[in-house]
Amino acid sequence: MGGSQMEGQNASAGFKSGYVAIVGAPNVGKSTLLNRILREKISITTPKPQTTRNRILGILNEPDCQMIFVDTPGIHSARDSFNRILVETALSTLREVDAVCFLMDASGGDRDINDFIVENLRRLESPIILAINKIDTLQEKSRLLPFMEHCRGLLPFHAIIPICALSGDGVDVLVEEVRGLLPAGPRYFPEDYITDMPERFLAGEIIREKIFHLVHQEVPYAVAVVVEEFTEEPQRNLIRIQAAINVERDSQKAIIIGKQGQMLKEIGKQARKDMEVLLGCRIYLGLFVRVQKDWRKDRRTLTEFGYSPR
Ligand SMILES: Nc1nc2c(ncn2[C@@H]2O[C@H](COP(=O)(O)OP(=O)(O)OP(=O)(O)O)[C@@H](O)[C@H]2O)c(=O)[nH]1
Ligand SMILES: [Mg+2]
Repeated sequence: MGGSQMEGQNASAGFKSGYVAIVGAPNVGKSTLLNRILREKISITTPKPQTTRNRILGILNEPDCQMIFVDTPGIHSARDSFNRILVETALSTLREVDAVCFLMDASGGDRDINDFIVENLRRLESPIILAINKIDTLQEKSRLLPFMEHCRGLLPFHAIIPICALSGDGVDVLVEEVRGLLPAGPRYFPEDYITDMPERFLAGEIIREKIFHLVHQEVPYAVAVVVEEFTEEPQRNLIRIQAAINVERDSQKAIIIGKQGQMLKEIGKQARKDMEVLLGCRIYLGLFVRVQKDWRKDRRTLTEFGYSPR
């Protein structure tokens, strides 16, 4: 990644392009913002922190520019090696982009985490836009201006923009600011691409999202979904998907399956519905649960499941 290092095609006079990292603490609404900008759901969102685990590109194609937004895992004080990989995925993205969109919760969020992120941003040369998200949740609107004033003192931000990623308020303004920061450059991806992630990855993420929504407490954090079969049958307008839901323990397997298989059935039902919308065809979805003991502690399994900083 990185504008100057990549050789794209069709560089024409006046065309602009660039990579823009979306970073921030967990749960501030980074993935919601990415989906809102693209008007397409490519990154999963849940009410729980540490949902996103990979770097996910969202490509906004316009006649005169290509903006490549990079959704990242939430930055936090990681306590274990798995979470350190997630944080490193986000921090390493910062060094490879043309601009940064730093998201903060309008309520201020976790001060230590934001201080840590600011320290990492301070070393960058690329311009940084601060987006203050979830302004709809502010009880007293009068607190927004003093908060923006406080943020102004943190870093020399290119702009500070209050937004509501959920409703889209302010998001157009944010995109316009980003557009103004793009350097001259080529179209890195074909015009009909909206993400670099393969469909089988997106299918796995949809399953993971349903588990986050349906299964409570810590279990979703112990889940890694691997799509083991993804077969297109265009003449039948069908995609056949087989996915393994990996968990760390037998007790988690029992929770995912549920009484008489009800939970697994519901996960499958909801995931299939979303997949049909995203992929625009009928889906045959087969799910099974597998115990992969302590996979989060095992480097090899982490890489196998697609979790590594690079
Ligand atoms: N009220 C309100 N909720 C929002 C807004 N933006 C996002 N949310 C909610 O905040 C929660 C977290 O959103 P995500 O987009 O998953 O957050 P994230 O920053 O990607 O989280 P991680 O991937 O875990 O780092 C979800 O329940 C969203 O619906 C907003 O503008 N207003
Ligand atoms: Mg996310």
